[in-house]
Amino acid sequence: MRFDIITIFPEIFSGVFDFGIVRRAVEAGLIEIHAHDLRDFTSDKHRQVDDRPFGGGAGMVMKPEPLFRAVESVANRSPEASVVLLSPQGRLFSQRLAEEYSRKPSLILICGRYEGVDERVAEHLVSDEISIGDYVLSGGEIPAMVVVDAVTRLIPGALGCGESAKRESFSQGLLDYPHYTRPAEFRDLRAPDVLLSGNHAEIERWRRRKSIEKTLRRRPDLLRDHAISEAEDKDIEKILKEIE
Ligand code: 9D3
Repeated sequence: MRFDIITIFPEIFSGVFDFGIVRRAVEAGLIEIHAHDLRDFTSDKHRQVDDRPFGGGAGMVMKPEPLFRAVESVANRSPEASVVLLSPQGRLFSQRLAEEYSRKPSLILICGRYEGVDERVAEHLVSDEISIGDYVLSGGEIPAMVVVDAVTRLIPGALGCGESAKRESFSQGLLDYPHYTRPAEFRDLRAPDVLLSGNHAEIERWRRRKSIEKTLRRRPDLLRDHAISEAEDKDIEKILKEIE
């Protein structure tokens, strides 16, 4: 899979992909990441990528020509690529979308800056407009890193045995259960006895219950979309009574 990132700050990406799972995926030839300087696709002396908004108002808008030229140039290599604009106006990025992207041969990621891009880019150049959440960032570069990271770990072969994607898909839709490691007692704080018992059926039940409990408390919105068995349904009723 190939990622092409279009940005006015290509240097921001040097180093960030040099660690962990993403680095291994690059080294294994599973992915390629290329950051392109938007200014290389300008044709004026000042290499201008932004201009004042029609209709007036504060801030600057990213000009359409450099973005069209950059995408057209990059897409020459990857005609089947999806073109993704990172913008606060986008649909919310999700694990489901990451899975969809992981099945594509190529993604072109456009990082917005300033007040945003000329709407003709959003309407006619881009196949998908994506936000990573409801908070204000300074541009689309960090969101592009988020997309590359989330998508890369879903590419077959990107995760080692210790990081199995199976476990992740298993618990999908629920928050993770609490983890403990040695020592069993740390400054008077004990790890739960059940985890030291060696009773694997009981450990599974405990983890499932803790997952549901944590999800109920912190992210009840996730449970509404989660397929729940009859036994779990009973558990949930019980946990709900206990926590209120
Ligand atoms: C005053 C209106 N603001 C829009 C909500 C202006 C504005 C804020 C931040 C315009 C651009 C930006 C830069 N942010 C992004 O480009 C961005 C972003 C984000 O800020 N939050 C979450 N996801 C994303 S993806 C791209």
